[in-house]
Amino acid sequence: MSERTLVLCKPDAVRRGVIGEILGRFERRGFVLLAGELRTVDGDLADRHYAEHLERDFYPGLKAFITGGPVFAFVLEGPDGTIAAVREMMGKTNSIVAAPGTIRGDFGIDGRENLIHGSDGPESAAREIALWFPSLV
Ligand code: 3AN
Repeated sequence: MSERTLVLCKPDAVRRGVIGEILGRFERRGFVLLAGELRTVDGDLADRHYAEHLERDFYPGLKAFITGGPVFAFVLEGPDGTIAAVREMMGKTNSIVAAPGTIRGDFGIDGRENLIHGSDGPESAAREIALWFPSLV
């Protein structure tokens, strides 16, 4: 059995020039890169991607951030457990409390500008891959 997940290097990661280091961690671990693209997110894509956060008080700031510069979106594939393994490699949402050794724990200190997004389960992975890379579905 295999699993796929959607990952975004957010605008802070692109701006800081660490896409290669982030993608390299996943490649070294052994995940297979199925698709990848540098993309500027418009308001509509932001709202659809973050559908479950639309009503949250932090969403306006998150939307401004995610639409504020290009993101690098990619799809990884690996065995069952890939979605959770990628989340573990990302670290906790707030980079300042993310463990050293995780991407957020090694590259950042911010709660919003936290470098990376990864699908949080099989349903969101399927929804997000269809949204970002419909040709893979
Ligand atoms: P994760 O990215 O770890 O799955 P989510 O899905 O809960 O976390 O949050 C989505 C994004 O919203 C985060 N990556 C972060 O940029 C932003 N965010 C989440 N919680 C907060 C918060 N309390 N304050 C500011 N931004 C937040």
